[in-house]
Amino acid sequence: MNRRRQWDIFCKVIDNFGDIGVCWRLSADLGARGEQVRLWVDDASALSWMAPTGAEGVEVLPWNQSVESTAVAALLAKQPGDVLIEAFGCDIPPEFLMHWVAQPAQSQPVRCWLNLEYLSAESYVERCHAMPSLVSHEPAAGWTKWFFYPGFTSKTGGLLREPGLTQRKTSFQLENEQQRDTSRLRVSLFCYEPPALAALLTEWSRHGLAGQPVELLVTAGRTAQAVKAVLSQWQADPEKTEPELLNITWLPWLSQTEFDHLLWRCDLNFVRGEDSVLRALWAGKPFVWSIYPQDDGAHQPKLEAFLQALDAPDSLKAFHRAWNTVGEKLVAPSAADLDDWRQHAQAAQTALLGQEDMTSRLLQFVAKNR
Ligand code: TRH
Repeated sequence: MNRRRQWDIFCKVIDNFGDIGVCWRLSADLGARGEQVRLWVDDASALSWMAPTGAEGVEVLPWNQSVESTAVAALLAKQPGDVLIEAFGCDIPPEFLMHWVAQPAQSQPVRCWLNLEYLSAESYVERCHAMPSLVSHEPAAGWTKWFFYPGFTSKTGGLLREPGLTQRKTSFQLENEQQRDTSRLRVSLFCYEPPALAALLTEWSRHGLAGQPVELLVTAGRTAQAVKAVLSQWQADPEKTEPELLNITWLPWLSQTEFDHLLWRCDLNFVRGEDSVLRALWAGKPFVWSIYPQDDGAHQPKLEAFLQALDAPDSLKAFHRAWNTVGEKLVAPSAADLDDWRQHAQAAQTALLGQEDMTSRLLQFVAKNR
């Protein structure tokens, strides 16, 4: 394949997996569309399970001392960079910038530097998307850095969605439908330490979900630890549970592709952070979002804006508030609520599928702005 532009994407892993998760997804999507990507990341360890087979057109490079050495000059001389992405304000090392801006102009039909921001449905996103910022300090003084905000409307950078996703999901579901055990509701769990986790597990272990037993698929890491902490409390008080109503399976770390399959197989998905919530949306199944908690409480208006933008039914809004807020009482969904959530998830998915995806918007943006 004759690859088009060379992208350099910088990613710093702060905590959890959202930064690398989004950067990987974007890199793989660009690679599949014929672009060439160098993904510079300070901690690539999660990619060993998230993306064990790599992706066409994507090279993962360590963001360490080597980024600051002359090796970068040699790399850029061999394959000059056209688009530079600073993911989530991660501050590209000045040594890299120095070489990047110094590349010969004639080798760059399009050269564009963007800061990719976190996803939000808040109103500032439309205002701030595609804003230029003139860089005043060396080594890139005089350059323009553009702010690119993913979002839920046509006036934003859109939502990551690789081509062919819906078709892949439909064939997967058709193939797996027959093996389905319909006597239980299958629920996936990917979360932090939600305040209402113990209450929810207790509720399911006593009454099931919407009158049916629950098969709970618990993802690895922090989620499994949170569930185990609840179960260890139960051991001290074994009267509380009816094991036949709540059956738990502990999952290993899954690749992003397998994680999608999990969401496609379940009747209800609990997700967290900004990448998995999108995948839950594209799954078209009812979902509950653990928003990434911020010390200053900024996650609360962000959650409200999200529920508003998706026009969530009242019972789903209330459930989200209880799932994300200490002290809010959790009301378990009835069968009718779950039906509403199902219809809502499908309608939200259909509405958003009608919009152009983020990578397409990004490609148009870099072709226009330099
Ligand atoms: O891991 P997260 O909580 O990431 C968070 C948030 O994005 C948050 O907003 C950000 O500020 C913080 O990181 C630094 O949740 P998120 O965003 O859903 O990312 C998880 C990724 O892990 C996603 O790409 C799905 C992937 N994943 C797998 O591939 N396999 C698995 O088994 C699991 C559990 C997750």
